[in-house]
Amino acid sequence: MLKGKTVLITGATAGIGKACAFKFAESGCNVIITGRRLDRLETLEAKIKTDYGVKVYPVLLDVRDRKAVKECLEFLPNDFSHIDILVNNAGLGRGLEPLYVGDEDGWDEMIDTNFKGLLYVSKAVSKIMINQKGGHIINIGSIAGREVYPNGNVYCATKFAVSAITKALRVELLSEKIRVSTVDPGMVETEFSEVRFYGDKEKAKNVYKGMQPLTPEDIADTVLFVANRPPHVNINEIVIMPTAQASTAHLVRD
Ligand code: NDP
Ligand code: 8X3
Repeated sequence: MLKGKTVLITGATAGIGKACAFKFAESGCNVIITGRRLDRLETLEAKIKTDYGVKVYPVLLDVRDRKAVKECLEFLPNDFSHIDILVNNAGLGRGLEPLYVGDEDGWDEMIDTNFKGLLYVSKAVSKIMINQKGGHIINIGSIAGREVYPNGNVYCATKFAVSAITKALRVELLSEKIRVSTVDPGMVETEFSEVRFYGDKEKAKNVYKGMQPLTPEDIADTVLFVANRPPHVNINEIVIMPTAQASTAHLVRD
């Protein structure tokens, strides 16, 4: 059912987005891959083309750049101008500390990427999907958008915002036959923690110490499941956690 569809993935240069790019390509989808790191986009493009023989359109795109998002989506090459599925994945955490000592630059980065970037991309892609009379928007939320945890403050707030926008889009796009879903993971081992701790690899590794986190492929499988339902089915939301995690506050380590 997915074969031949076009999928736009934001933040495809690492982690969950990259795994989604591979899985959709493996299913015969053509993919628009975006991110800020050109070398990674080029490597990914070459690998996907060689391994799966689908069409790939790499776009160097910072989702915080409102003008660039608009232009990129207004001037898509013909082969990619019909977008069947959008995976709003680009996102990051910055810092893990109480609000009263939080770094304002980190807050801006999270709000501008996780929330405002998702808004810009969703607006532009919604217009395309309305014109083509259908499509599917899949947001990567988080359990952090369902429950706050100590020191998660602004990151959690951005993911609560993603949850609100997912619900808003679902009602606003109902009459346009556009499906809107969210996949909300718990702990997934990616570059997320390294980015959150500004490159501190040791600190990042400790996050997953003594427990088995989810892999980016686990999330990509889930996203594909959501995308691959029959047209009359919309999965509103999926929460997925490692077996070793029951909530943001409940985790068992060996
Ligand atoms: P990674 O750090 O591995 O990947 C993040 C991706 O987002 C990269 O491809 C990065 O690309 C991209 N990105 C970051 N900022 C921007 C930007 N301004 N413009 C465009 N792309 C950007 O982390 P994950 O794969 O873990 O994160 C993906 C999503 O999953 C995020 O939304 C995150 O909040 C969410 N999530 C992660 C969980 C986890 O435990 N890892 C759990 C729940 C949700 P580049 O740097 O090249 O721009
Ligand atoms: C990112 C993972 O554990 O901070 O959403 O909620 S976590």
